[in-house]
Amino acid sequence: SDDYRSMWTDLGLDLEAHDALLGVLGNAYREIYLAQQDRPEGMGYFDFVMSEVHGLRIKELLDEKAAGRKIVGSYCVFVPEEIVLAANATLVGLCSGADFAMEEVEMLLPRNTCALIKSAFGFKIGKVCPYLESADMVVGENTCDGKKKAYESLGHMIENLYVMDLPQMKSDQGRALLKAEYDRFKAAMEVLTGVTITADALKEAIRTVNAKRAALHRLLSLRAADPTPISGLDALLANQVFFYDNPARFTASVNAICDELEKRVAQQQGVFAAGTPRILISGCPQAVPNWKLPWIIESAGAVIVGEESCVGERGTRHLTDDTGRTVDELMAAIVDRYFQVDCAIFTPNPDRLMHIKEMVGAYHADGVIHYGLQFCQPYLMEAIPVEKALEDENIPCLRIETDYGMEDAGQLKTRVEAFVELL
Ligand code: BJ8
Repeated sequence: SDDYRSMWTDLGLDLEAHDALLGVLGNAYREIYLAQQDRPEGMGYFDFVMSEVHGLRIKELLDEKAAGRKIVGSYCVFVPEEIVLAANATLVGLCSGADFAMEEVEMLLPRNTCALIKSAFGFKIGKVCPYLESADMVVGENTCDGKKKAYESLGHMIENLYVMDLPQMKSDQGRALLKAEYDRFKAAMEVLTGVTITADALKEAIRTVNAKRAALHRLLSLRAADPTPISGLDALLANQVFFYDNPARFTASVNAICDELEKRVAQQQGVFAAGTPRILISGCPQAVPNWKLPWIIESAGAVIVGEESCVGERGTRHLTDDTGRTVDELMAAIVDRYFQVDCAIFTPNPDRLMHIKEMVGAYHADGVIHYGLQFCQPYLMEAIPVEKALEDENIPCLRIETDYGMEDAGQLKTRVEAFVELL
């Protein structure tokens, strides 16, 4: 609409480039999502969210800003939404799931940088992300070397970039670093918003985020059924929308879908026939609109039953204890909760392998497809021992290394089909 166009212009977006991006996004959504058979009706909510992803949701954020609320953008699940909400601000995930302005990006970053990082730069340089342009503060984090160094360059393009340091080992010193960094972040949020974070506000924020996670847990656990009541593509979408929807509305909408899915499970109604080979995806995050690999897998006669990913269970599986009574106790609970996230930037990282095996069992997966983004050292390196450990337990594993381009789609499809045949 014209309203949206003037909103995008005011945000400083490049309208022509933005039209091109929305065109590609809309086509991909139609071809990949709307073309699916027997989708749960509740997915209509996510279809609406996606059709308004740069429209209504941005308008809501701008209305919040007009009312004095701050918007904080993040690229990693280590940025605690609880602290942001407790300071009366809103957290949005900044999606980095599509290539954009690659020629300009490659003047600033080496070619052998992962697609996720390049995409974050492309959306900024191309002026096509209204979330990024709405943010009053953008939080970067020292995770992999690629991101850590990229934020130095991104800092020249983004006005209020805050960088959070993160530990690399699950040691006492590592925990102390995370605690110090979360305390520093809390203080930075208080400065940004002018709000002093109280125990009551923290408690309420913890409950809001836990409710969002619990709704997702409910949805994910229903995928253990055979036939599974929801496709992997649709479940991934719920995991993706988790990062930028209004928290309370997201929770209510996911719970409504779960009511429907429970009926489906009771009636043994699924999106794929019972007995369809079941795949667990494990590895790098899949941000909107990176639907390439799940699309290939679910067009190859298999169904995805779980995501061991930050856009998935690695990001949401733990709840934060809300029983503390003081700010210090609640902050300690937040540190405890996030310190369990088993990102491959940690060394060693045995919990991740345990979680993969646990998920294989819980969702009755027949095999694991390890998804590694090209040039992502943490996950590509970890993939090799993970594959070996799984195969030692007779869990078939296929290691995929890819990017956001479609050039390798045919070759990937052949490999995935051959793998599915074996299951
Ligand atoms: S907690 S997974 S969201 S860092 S794909 S940029 S690792 S080279 S994204 Fe992540 Fe936080 Fe960890 Fe999760 Fe680097 Fe790899 Fe690129 Fe990556």
